Amino acid sequence: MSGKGAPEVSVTNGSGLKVAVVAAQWHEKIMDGLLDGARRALDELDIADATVLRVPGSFELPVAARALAVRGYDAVVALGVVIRGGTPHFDYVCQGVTQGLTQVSITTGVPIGFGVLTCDTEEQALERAGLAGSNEDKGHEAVTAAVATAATLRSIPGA
Ligand code: DLZ
Repeated sequence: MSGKGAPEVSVTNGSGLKVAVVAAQWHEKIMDGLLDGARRALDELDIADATVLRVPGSFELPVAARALAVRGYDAVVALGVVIRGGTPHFDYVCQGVTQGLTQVSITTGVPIGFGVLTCDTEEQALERAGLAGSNEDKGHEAVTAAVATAATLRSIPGA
């Protein structure tokens, strides 16, 4: 998937939203970049009420995201890095985390920012990690999208 065509998302009414970030631990340097980008976005959006939770791997992200979503968070952001190896394991982990997070979002009504990198190589992940020299900043992007969506949901009349 190309990053071309990404919108400039502006969040004007995110104040007072409670946001949780759940982050896996595989591929430490890339995860650190994603987490730094996420924290930067939370600061820029003036999200004072933010929690960061760690789980071992990306496969554990959906269950943790659900636990946060049912505890009153307005938005949850999932961060992980999955890099293809030599077996079909990659496909199962990617499918599990993607379908799991989608299901959590739809069943709870809480927006989940999808900051899970699913890459063929470590170089591709580094390009997207928000580190010095990266072209993209997916942690920042995932927080911005989740908070923008939560603000939009809050603005629905009668919500
Ligand atoms: C087992 C595994 C492998 C091979 N690769 C990754 C990866 O690239 N990124 C990631 O976040 N997690 C990986 N895991 C761990 C699984 O997500 C999960 O934590 C374990 O299968 C235990 O449930």
